[in-house]
Amino acid sequence: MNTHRARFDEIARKVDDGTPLSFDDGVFLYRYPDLLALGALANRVRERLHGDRTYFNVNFHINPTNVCVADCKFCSFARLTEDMPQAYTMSLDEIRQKLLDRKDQPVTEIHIVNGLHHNLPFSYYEDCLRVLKEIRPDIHLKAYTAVEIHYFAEKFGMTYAEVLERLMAAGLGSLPGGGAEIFAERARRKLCRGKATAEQWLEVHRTAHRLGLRSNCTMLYGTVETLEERVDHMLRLRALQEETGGFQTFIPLAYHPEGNALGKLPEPTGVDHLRTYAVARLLLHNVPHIKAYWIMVGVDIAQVSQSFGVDDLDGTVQEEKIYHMAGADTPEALSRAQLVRLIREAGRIAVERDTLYNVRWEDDGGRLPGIRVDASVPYSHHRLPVMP
Ligand code: V47
Repeated sequence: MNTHRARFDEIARKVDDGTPLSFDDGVFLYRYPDLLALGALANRVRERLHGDRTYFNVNFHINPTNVCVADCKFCSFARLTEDMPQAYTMSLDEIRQKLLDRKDQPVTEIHIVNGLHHNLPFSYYEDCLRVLKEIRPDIHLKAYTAVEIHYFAEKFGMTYAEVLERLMAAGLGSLPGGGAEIFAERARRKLCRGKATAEQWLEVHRTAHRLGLRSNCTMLYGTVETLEERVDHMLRLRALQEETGGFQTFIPLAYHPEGNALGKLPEPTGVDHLRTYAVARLLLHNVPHIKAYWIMVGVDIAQVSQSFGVDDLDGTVQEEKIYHMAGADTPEALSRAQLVRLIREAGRIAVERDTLYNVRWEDDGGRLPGIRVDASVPYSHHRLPVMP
């Protein structure tokens, strides 16, 4: 334990000096038994970067189609063909309607992700963006993962830059971080053989950053990967960030086991979530934000994670499908009031941001404009009522 402690203290000194941590440091931290010491170290970095602020936004999700040619073993959302049960593809009118239904809500972002559909034309993906921008030109469209961009490039005979430029002309604002899974070839072969490789995923983001887009990055954990492969994944993201500076947020994504071909692996535990957030905060010194996606880890862990390196809780979300089809029992939406309460009670200052982290509203402990922050609003209970 004493040699362990000495090694931990040595890493802590590196963190305080701003020296990037090594692969071995990352693996050591993942295995370090004192969870609270690890959390406190990550919290130091979090507070150095963001003080007491915890960010959230007001967003919702649209998944225009779940028809997908990829065969990702962990995925419960995709259906191989149109005629399979629960397969769907939305018309442009249906997509338009999703936004019209929310025209009185202060939504600033729509998160759009699809399956890899075998025969929709490229114009469908451009039109999905256009119809939304026609209704709300100011709304930010965070759309299409690097895996989709790679698929479009191959299918429609374009370079990554050509795909991205056409989508930008149609209203694309940034890329979400999905599809990264785990970069290690060994794990990728078992999880998602045949979809974009690690190098292709990274190259799409490199191209996006060169074109001036911001993007997020993710890591799927709790499947077949080793701790070493998680650390390797984070370091590959850090290396690209060193080159481009275009990543805004890293989002660890915890595996949900229902309704997919990978099946009943034990779900990652609360301690694993907190360790992963803390190690990510410490290894990814050059990525500004670490996000706890409450949809996946639940509101309780999301709340505690604010002391383990996390400074962002994503958003109101609404209509999430990817995790709920995989058995997530979290609510499908939180109101702004509920998010503010989660943050306040963790002793942090809630900051409503837009997608690019411009501040829209900062909690001064008073009333949220137009919305009551009511202590009787339940938040730590699964299946929350959706509030306005
Ligand atoms: O790439 C799919 C993961 C991702 C399962 O950029 C699963 O702001 C666990 O990327 N269990 C999509 N994970 C979600 C995503 C995301 C979410 C929130 C915010 C942002 C952002 C991005 O979900 C997929 C895959 O890694 N996933 N199925 C499952 N059964």
